[in-house]
Amino acid sequence: MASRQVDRISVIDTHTGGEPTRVVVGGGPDLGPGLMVRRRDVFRARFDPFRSAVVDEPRGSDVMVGALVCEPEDPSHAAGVIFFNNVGFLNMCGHGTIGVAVALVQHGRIAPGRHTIETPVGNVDVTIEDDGNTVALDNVESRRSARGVAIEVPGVGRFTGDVAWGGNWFFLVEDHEEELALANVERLTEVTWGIRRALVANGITGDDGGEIDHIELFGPPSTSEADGKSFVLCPGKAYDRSPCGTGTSAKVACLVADGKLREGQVWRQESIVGSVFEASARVVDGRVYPRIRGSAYVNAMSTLILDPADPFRMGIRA
Ligand code: PYC
Repeated sequence: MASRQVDRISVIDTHTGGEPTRVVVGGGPDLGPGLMVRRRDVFRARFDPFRSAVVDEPRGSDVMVGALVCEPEDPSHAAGVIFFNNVGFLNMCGHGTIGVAVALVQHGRIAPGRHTIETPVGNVDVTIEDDGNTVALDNVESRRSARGVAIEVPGVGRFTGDVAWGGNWFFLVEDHEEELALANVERLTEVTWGIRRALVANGITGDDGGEIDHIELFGPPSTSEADGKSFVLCPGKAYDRSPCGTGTSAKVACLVADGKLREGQVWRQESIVGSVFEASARVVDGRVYPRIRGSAYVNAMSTLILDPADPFRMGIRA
């Protein structure tokens, strides 16, 4: 067989509380210098097929979150990162940042300890424990922008929820009658997708006009190890297997705003698959900075092959 030139992408696959992150450590596009938000614009405009090649089928799946590791703008920082998924780009990703930190340790690029990572919505800090798997993420400022917003979902019902920012925009619903169980994910997906569409139809957005593309249902925990359980619908209609780092940050902002969580007090958020993040808040001049602690594990270190003869080398794109 004649050999032909193929492109190769080096990745480290991790999961954080069951939610996968494919961390691209080599073979990624050159996005040039600058802030991650600007480099994300370049990625979106010029390299969207690369996004699809990494996370979409046949190499990936709707659940997969990709993380492109970049040279940081500030050389004293550990890395820059741009997160993406089956439908586009994320602002920030909490489970993904924990996955990136663990991948960079396993790749020998950083040691356990405290590091700064640049993201499109600002710098975050990670403190990686000596086990190389447990990471505390000090997230960007999180806030509730609207409380008790009522929404009618045609054919499903009426819900009341809060709009909050935790690095992405969330609609957080406690007022529902769904049972948060893995056996119900189809129904939970239908309800949360209906809520998302109703938010769009009613022009309800984040306070900067940002689309609310993550929906969370909350309920009682199924274990004494947690304070609450959640189902989180992601932008591309997959549900988060982890408790969602940015979603838990949005929850923390709401709990602090309601006087239900004091600075430094721990809130343990259980995911729909039973994984748990420990969350707490630092409050500076009235601003809430969540800390999310969880564990990630490496599943694979591999090379993606993009063969020019393969009709689906750039993924199956919607
Ligand atoms: O952990 O922040 C998160 C996240 C966002 C989307 C999927 N996971």
